Amino acid sequence: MKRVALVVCVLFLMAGLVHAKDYELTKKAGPYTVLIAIDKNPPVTGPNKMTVGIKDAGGKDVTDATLAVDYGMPAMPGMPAMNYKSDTTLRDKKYVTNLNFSMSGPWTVTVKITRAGKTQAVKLNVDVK
Ligand SMILES: [Cu+2]
Repeated sequence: MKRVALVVCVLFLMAGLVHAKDYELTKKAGPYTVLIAIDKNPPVTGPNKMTVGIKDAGGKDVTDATLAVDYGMPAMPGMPAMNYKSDTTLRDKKYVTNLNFSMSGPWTVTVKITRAGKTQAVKLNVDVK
């Protein structure tokens, strides 16, 4: 019995770790449900891989959109506002990009989704460590 309890305990622990691994967020943008994941939680100074999955109103993967990612930090004492752009690559029905945060602190990330001539934007606030 003790061994079973231990195994269950370890399984829960592993599930917890897997769950806590990625920074994940789901947002609505027009007719789309956008699932954003960053491979580091919290995101860190330096490169972070971001994955964006888009589903249409019917729950189907959207793979024919063009994504533009803007990210930046507002001006702060001794530092002008910083703004960066990043392109995405479609991989496995998801849009993948790299966010290179140059310093820790509050960043905003905007994902612009253009499809059939219309653009929807999703904005998130990220606290970079
Ligand atoms: Cu700054």
